[in-house]
Amino acid sequence: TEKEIELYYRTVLHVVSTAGKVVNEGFLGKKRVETKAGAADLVTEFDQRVEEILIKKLQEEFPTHKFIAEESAASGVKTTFGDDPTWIIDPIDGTTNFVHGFPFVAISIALAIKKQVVIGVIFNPVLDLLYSAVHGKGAFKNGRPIRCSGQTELGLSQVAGEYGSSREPDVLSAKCKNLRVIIEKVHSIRAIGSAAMNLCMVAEGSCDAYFEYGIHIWDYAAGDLIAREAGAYTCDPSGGQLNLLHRCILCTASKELAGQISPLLTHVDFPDD
Ligand code: LIP
Repeated sequence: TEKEIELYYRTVLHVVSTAGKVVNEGFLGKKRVETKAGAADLVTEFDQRVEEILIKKLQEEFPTHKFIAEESAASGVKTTFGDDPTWIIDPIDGTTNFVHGFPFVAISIALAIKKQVVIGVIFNPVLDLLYSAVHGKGAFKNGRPIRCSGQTELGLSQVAGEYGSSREPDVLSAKCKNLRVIIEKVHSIRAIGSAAMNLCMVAEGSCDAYFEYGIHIWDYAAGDLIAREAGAYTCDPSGGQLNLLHRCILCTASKELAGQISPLLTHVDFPDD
């Protein structure tokens, strides 16, 4: 019910603000950096600590709810996305930025009920930016409503795209080719290193589009809702319906723009989450 969603929303806002303090502590201090799937896929003790805090606090409040979270998945917990209320958590989206002191890092949390995301919260505690949305209620940045640019012309667009952490030659070639083919047609390309922050950039109108292959459900579940609530359009980069388990997204300030970008892309397949 609406009352329950309000309670979930208030609770998660409180929980991210607490966890944000731990992110900030780690951002400024020394941290232990380890690798996961490859030499450029990084994790720190702060990713794990922040995730533990988030899950613990949400579990205390909502003991029947389920969780999908990046570091739990990395340690072998299988991703099961069912109908139960499920919190989808990336404790630090932009871990490479976090390691290098580049301030685009964010806690990303979505709540899905019956597989539909109803709450999205993205908090960058370093820059003190809180993006949030509840389904049907609009998107907000630090409490103020935001709207996407509405841009319909690719030639007038600023587009965000990423290289990601895979160093697999075929994957890298396709990603470089995609950015190469887009740059030719647009004002500029930006790569700020966080899927969640990229989606917020489209939501607030500072980028007109964002696409990426190889990301995970916790990277884009919250940002997808925030962007849509800000008037943006999201889909599978191949043009079909967005699938949160499908490891990719195209998010644009208008449906027209998606129609111009999608045919230009070389599609890269990753195994579903
Ligand atoms: C990151 C994504 C980013 C992508 C990186 C990485 P993480 O998430 O947000 O868009 O390019 O490879 O997946 O691992 O920092 O949570």
